[in-house]
Amino acid sequence: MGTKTYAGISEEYAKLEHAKIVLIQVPYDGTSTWQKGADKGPKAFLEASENMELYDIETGSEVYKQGVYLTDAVTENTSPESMVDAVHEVTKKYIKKNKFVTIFGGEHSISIGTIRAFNEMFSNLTVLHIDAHADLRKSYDGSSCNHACAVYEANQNTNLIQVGIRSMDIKEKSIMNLDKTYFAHDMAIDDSWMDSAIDQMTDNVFITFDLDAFDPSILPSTGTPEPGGLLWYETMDFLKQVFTEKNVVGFDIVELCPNEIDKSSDFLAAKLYYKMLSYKFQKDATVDDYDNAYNNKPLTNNLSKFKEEDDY
Ligand SMILES: [Mn+2]
Repeated sequence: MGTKTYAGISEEYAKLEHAKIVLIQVPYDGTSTWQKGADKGPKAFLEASENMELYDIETGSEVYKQGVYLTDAVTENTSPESMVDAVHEVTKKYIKKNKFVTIFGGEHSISIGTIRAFNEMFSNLTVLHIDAHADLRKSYDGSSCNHACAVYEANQNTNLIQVGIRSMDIKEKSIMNLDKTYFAHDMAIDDSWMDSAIDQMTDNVFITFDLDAFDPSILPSTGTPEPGGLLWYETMDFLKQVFTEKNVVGFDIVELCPNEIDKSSDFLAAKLYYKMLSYKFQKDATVDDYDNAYNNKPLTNNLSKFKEEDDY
């Protein structure tokens, strides 16, 4: 990636030693079953990010000034299992440096690695899974590291809450925790799902966001678009509440499958990422105290079970 920075921000905000935020790119598309192209997701997302305004009107902030370090892409792809191991390792490495770690995929199997890392590093983890698909299969196409299995392990080992679901196999229903699953057809007619889902969360929350959770009318560029999805403002409303009320410890965004002609999905993904950062750091920084915040404030993402001295 050379000297490229996230969103084209200047070097002073892009250096690892000053950045509170780390962005890991995983351009992986080894197991998708229908439309290929999620491997091109990070590049399209970064291009769109460069063309986005970096002042967030709603929060009145410029969150990039917290510092965003863009890692080299994780390119291990000899097998789904080795990719998951590589993602797990690099995610954990940056959590140990007390960074707010974010990951952009790639298809959803990368989340097996990200969730595993966060679950090892944070106690009583809730995984908030926002997706059109249940992704609860134990294995698929001969691998437990397939995109259709993205949250099987999270369902066993974490407090998994699923939101936006509108496509699954009947066999997944026996594994699914129906009390903590919010189906799209119910969400469409009753917005009490937001409070209910938040009430079920522990304090430490990791968000895995499959972009196909959105309605294809606003995000068509994804591997498996499903009608009847989330719209923009209800999604922002929900995320804002989660970030305000809980300690969101990190997140991933997956399944952007860019289209040559229509860039609107790339732009939505870029904006979603930036909104999530803006909500996360909203209370740390208003425009007025940026200069102080940048140099002196301690990291807020400091609740990991494991601490390591920074050694740059
Ligand atoms: Mn999905």
